[in-house]
Amino acid sequence: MKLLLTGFEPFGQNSANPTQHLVETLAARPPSPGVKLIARVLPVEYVNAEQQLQALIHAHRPDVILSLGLAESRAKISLERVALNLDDASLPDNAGELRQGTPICPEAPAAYFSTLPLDSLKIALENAEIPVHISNHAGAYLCNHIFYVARHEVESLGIPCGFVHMPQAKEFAPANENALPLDTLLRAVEICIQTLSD
Ligand code: PCA
Repeated sequence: MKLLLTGFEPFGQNSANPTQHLVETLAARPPSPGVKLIARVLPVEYVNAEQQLQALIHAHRPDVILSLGLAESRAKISLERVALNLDDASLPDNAGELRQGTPICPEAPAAYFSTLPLDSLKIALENAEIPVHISNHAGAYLCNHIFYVARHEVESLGIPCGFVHMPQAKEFAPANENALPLDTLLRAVEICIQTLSD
């Protein structure tokens, strides 16, 4: 199984992004012999991230796409169900671009559903006693943007594709009450990859 795994660089008030760390760790220590990982940390920039992601999909034709991002106010792993065709954030991206009320792809559907097996992922994480829920809103910033762009790109290719928001890591933000240990976040991603490869 060829799996495209993406994370993000730090942004806004977050001086570290655990998803960058997770992607780099897994790239250096592939999760299981049956999985070929294509790992990439994306910039928190609408144009640049979108172009990199499209290029990766077309260069590698992965069997599955799992994108990760940080949601620092959440206390659980959020398996995102819906990607909205909308950029709408109060925070500019890391290139200084502010998007508010902007459709991502004007001619495309208003939303796409995740095509990852969310129920199976949820059960697998629950079995490992990792806090998890299915979320119906990935926001309208870079994470939703990348989720939507990837889903749109693979709609005709039939590649399963989805997005998971992670809480902050305790090690990076000790004062954040919602944060989880990096080890737990890493185990969560490993379990997701294992479940997707089964
Ligand atoms: N989280 C942000 C963008 C990058 C990231 O890791 C988001 O939730 O949109």
